[in-house]
Amino acid sequence: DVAGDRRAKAERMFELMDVFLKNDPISLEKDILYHVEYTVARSRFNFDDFEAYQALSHSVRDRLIERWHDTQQYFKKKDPKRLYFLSLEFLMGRSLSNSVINLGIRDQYAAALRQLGFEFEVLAEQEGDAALGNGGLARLSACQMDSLATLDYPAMGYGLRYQYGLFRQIILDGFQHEQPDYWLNFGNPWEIERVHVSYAVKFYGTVEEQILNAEKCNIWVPGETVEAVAYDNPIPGYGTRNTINLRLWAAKPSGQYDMESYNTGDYINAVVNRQKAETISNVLYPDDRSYQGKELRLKQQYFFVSASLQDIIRRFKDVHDNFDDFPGKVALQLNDTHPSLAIVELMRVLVDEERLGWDRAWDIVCKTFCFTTHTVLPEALEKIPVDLLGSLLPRHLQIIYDINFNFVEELKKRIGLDYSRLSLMSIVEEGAVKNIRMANLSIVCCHTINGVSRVHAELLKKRVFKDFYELWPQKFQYKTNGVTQRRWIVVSNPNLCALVSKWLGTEAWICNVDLLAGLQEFASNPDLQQEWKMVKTVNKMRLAEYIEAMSGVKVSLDAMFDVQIKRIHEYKRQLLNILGIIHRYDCIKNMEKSDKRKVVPRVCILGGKAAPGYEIAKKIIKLCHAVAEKVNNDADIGDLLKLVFIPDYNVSVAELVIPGSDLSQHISTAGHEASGTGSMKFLMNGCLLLATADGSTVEIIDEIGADNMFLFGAKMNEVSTLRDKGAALKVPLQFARVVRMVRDGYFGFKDYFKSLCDTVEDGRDFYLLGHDFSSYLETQAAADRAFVDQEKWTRMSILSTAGSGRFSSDRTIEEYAEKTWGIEPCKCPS
Ligand code: F58
Repeated sequence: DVAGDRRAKAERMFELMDVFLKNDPISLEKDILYHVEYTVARSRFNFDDFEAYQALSHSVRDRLIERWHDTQQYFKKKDPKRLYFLSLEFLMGRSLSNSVINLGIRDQYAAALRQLGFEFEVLAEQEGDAALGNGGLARLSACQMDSLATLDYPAMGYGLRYQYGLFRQIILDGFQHEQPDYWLNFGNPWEIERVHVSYAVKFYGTVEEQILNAEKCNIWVPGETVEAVAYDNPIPGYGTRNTINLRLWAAKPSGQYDMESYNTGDYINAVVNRQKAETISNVLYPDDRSYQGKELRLKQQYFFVSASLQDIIRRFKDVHDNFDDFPGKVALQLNDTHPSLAIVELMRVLVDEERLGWDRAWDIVCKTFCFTTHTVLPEALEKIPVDLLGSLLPRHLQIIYDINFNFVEELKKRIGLDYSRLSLMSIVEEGAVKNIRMANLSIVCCHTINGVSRVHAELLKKRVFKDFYELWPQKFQYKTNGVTQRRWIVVSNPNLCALVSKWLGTEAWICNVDLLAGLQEFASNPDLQQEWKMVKTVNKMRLAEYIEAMSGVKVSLDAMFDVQIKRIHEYKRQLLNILGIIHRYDCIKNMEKSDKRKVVPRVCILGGKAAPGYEIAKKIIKLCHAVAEKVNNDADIGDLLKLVFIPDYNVSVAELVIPGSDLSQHISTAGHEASGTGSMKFLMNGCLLLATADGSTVEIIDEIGADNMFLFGAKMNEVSTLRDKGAALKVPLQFARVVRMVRDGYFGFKDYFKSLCDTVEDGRDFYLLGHDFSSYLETQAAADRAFVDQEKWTRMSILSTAGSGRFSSDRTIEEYAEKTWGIEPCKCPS
């Protein structure tokens, strides 16, 4: 009989597979050699570090796949409500160390490698970064995937598999140059190509009116088809068998041939044209500042959205036949507005293809989507030109108009004929160029709109989306961002990890980071302080070696390592930092010899990429190099001050720099940083923060107390009044003096720096560098004084780590699960 047959087959397979792969060092050693020989195809008697890394990662990958199959199988069996996290950007960084740590087999692998004559740490350095994103938003997605897996949530991420990640930053003569990041050149063992999971995505064409079942309807007749192929990236949870999926789409030419061009004999051109399809997923847009209405970007967005929704709907239909059950089984999270065409696409599928009728479809869509915004800057809000959308996706434009018509009618009933308000809230922006406002679309269609910190939510309610808040206050929530302590302590700071576990007497904090608060009671304990300082020194040594290798500058370990690493932006005020450094330099230069002995030595470290078209940001990078050139080569200064710019800042550089820093700067003009997440990584690693009361810093103050950090600058509610003063705003003499030094060519490149100086003088100082300068310098001086008192400093450092519990992405994800997504853990049995 059939059932008996199947059972016998299954039993045989079970025997053949010997259940699971073994994780003892001997088995791992054999396994690595197997992959050297058969996967990497090198001789097992002769292979180098890179080949060993490849074999090692394939061995780890096998173990990931095993758990990942089981997890998917289990989710399928239980059929819980699932979360689908849609994001155009994921900054995953490296995978090897994170994977073996989450799988709990790092030590076994290290032992196996030692037997083979290799060192785990050395091989881990062979891996390149997966940099499929720009900055904070993209790294946040990566941290959240780690938490979703660790907390056993039935979740899946969707994104794009860019061939070129974020550009590599090359510095030549102090100027930034961009080079392509062709990261797949050496293969990517962390992904699994799914040639059979592919969907046709259509573009262009026309909309035709047809009569179907005596009903008039609009049908899209597309003009171009591209194939989306899935690449799956297993994301292992820590201390659980659960391993979730990050599915990234790559564009391939469609299998459907354009008979016309093949028949006309133009074979070569036909092939070349088909090949153009692949360009859709070729390259990540590197601008993290403003939205650019480019056709290719819009194509990327729709390509990604259409493929993901086809996949999600297929999975739903495998088990369910009534779309009214959809919101009970599917939560769709929009990571900013970039994937917001998903709203329109789901409407189109439900209305045009599933024929549910508008009202029923609308009800389902509104119950399914939620949206998180990551900005306060109006220029970052996406607007798609109507002409562009109409030509690429004609049917979608119609649907948006219909959604907007219904919305505006409802709005009129609520607020009357207040035309100025109606036009501000409309999804369609009228004007010389007509645009679709993607944020308005998202707010209208989503059941929940989340901000990324408490003050961000306040700004959304009071400023950015004020009118919408008044209309639908219940839709607005916030979830303060968090980062994963697995990557940011366990992977990147193993010494601190061991020390914390020793003093807490448990490793449980790795999954329950609130337990770090237990360190508070030991903050003044001399033994802990001693060991704490030791860990910091070792990390500083590692960083100092790296700095010397990258820039040739030798730095003293006794100096305070003062770090600012993040994307270069005027609002993040790297320029304030550099002007502060010039001031420090100027002071030391003019000092009596006897006073120099009192100076607290500093190593100022900056790193970050400027968007390729962002001229002012690029000038800030050049200024940093020009100042460094002068300061670092000045015999009067010596070890009292050094300035280094770390090139090509990325996730792995952060993993090295953060554990080795004493002080870190988060100094955006108040009211501009939606949250900021770098600060949380520094906090966890016991680095003190020098910061403005902006974004999530406000909540960090609540947790660790203002006494344990260095705060300065105009408050959020003062900024607009100060700005209004324009040229009448008082600026300290010291500020005028340092800007003058730059203007006068003290650091060379006089003409080049002119426009940069202009941005902060003569009433144009939009980000208030001049106004905040004195309080910045005072706070820096306070940091110097604290550093001299090493006992006090170390206590503040321990209290920083101890107070970082709230800033774990585990907490953020639990809040989302409960308050926004309505999902529950689904733990795969081990
Ligand atoms: C960042 N946004 C915020 N956007 O600036 C930061 O405050 C916050 O902590 C972080 O998100 C996480 O919530 C951000 O990184 C981008 O990179 C966009 C990429 C696409 C174009 C527009 C900016």
